[in-house]
Amino acid sequence: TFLENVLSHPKFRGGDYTTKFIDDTPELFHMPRRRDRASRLLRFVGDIMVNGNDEVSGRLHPVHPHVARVPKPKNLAVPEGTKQLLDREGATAVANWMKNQQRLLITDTTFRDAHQSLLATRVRTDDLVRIAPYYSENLSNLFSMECWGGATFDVAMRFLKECPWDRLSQLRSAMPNLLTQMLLRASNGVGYTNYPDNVVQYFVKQSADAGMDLFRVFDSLNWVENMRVAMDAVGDSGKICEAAICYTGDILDPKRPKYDLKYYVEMAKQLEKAGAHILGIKDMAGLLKPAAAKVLIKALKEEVGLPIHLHTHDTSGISAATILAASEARVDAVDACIDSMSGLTSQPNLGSIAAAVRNTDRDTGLDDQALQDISGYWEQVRANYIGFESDIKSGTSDVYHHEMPGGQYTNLRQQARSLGIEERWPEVSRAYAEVNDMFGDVVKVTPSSKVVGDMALMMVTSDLTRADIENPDREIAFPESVVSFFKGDLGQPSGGFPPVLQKKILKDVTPFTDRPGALMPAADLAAERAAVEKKVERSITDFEFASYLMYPQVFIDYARHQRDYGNVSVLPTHVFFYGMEVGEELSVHIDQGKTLIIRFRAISDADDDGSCTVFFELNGQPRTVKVTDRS
Ligand code: 3PY
Ligand code: ZN
Repeated sequence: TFLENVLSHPKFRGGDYTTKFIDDTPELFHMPRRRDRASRLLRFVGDIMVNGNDEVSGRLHPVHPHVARVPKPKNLAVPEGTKQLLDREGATAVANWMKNQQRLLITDTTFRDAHQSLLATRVRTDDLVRIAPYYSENLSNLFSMECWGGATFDVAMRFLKECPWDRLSQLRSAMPNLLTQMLLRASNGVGYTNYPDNVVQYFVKQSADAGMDLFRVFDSLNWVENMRVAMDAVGDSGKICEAAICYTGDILDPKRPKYDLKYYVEMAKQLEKAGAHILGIKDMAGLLKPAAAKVLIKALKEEVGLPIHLHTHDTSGISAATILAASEARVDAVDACIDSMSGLTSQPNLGSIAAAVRNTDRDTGLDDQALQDISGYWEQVRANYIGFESDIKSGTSDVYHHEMPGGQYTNLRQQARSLGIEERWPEVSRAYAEVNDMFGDVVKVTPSSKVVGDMALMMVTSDLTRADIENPDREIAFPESVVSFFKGDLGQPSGGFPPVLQKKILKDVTPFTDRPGALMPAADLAAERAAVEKKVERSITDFEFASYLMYPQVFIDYARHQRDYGNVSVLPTHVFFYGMEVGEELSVHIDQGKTLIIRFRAISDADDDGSCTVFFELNGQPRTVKVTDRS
């Protein structure tokens, strides 16, 4: 109503209004037809029934889309876990505890990196929250659950139309004994660009408040200067700061002296001094070979006092060997993911790793049957996402040449496909390696990997060779991301930029060498908040404001979707993507204790005005929804 519009208006709430408020504020008279939550959800499902979900149009559909069956709960009391240790004794105590464990500690990455690397990050909250209590009950001795951050934040809002904060808060309560873990791109937050320092601080504070326990922080150029703001913010929040070194090159290859053992040990020492509780080794492309892992872990254990946590990808097909070598070298914790979501560009297989070290002094203590049960669940979940699978079928040693991160590999192939050059993939992969070399051998991980990828695609689509790019007489239109990178917008790579190429790319623009955040003015948070509240015509929570600060337009589009269709994350995945079968009945929990029973009956033919009527039953009562047929 009008009165509600007045009372909820940000200016009115902030006391920032005059007697002319009503005359000057036309949006007070916007009175959209209010729909209750059930009607908005029916409208969404109706629209899927008539028009399909654009997200899966042109993609493979599953043969039998259905809700994955959760293994039968044992209704055990939930045992205490690492979360209780953090809450009671703090981050340093967790780090000390890690170092005192004989067993190999395991982080399950299925909820984040596995689906980011295998299924284009598309796994929905509903599929995570259904199985989370089973983890909590049966795998209480996991070290942590990586379940947030990286690309999941953007994809949740942009493509899945769900709130990442809501996901975190639901997972937090579903797994009260397990540490939650996220991937934070330091000053790039969970985005692709440097944010002002106060935005990074605000984001970390909200994440900690929402239930994040362990922040894996990395910089895409391994520039420690650019990690401090995020690391300090994590430290201030009382949560665990895992500072990660991105691993590239090959420490055992004398032809790659830039990234030698000394380089990594030096960086590790800097991170320890900067206040890390845990040292992460983030092998985002899966380049760390078993023999190198042994040398690296041994040296780091000797030279730094922090527990060490290893993350790798199975793109080569032999990452489990790396994990086992690291385990022998007494790494403290490793990342793996549930069997049916493991391998290829994802993490190595959790069940197999647990089996490999069972009955040794590094036995993980994880329950084998529980691992099998959960893998069965994920196998069914994965089937609903068949349209997002990439078509790579085997491990590939080519990764040692191109060095693409697991999360980028399938994405870049998809981009190549949409540019019509998929059959030229070997050229793209060669160009990627060539660009890396031309750019001075850089660390490639989000967002620096995107810069290299953009350039490689451009070279292949425009048929340009390295000689063409470097030819001083040849004019080249460089991709925007490349220009920005050479200006210093992502920070400084080790060894600096190749000067001749930099000059060619930037022309008269002067690059800078300061930390980008040091040059950016602080964001005016009050003004930005007022601006977004005006755009979405309602007040927003602190969490939503943090979403806006990371992704302004994506948040606004998401908020509009939510206004029109409600919270669609409560729908099961097969319905969200593919709609319902005639006669199918669905029970949807829209709130604590409030459940809707929805049955789909029929769709009419389109009328003269092009709209169809979709017939449902809602809690036993007939309901219809009118939907415009957009086909
Ligand atoms: C991310 O930043 O999302 C990554 O997974 C990098 O490896
Ligand atoms: Zn990863």
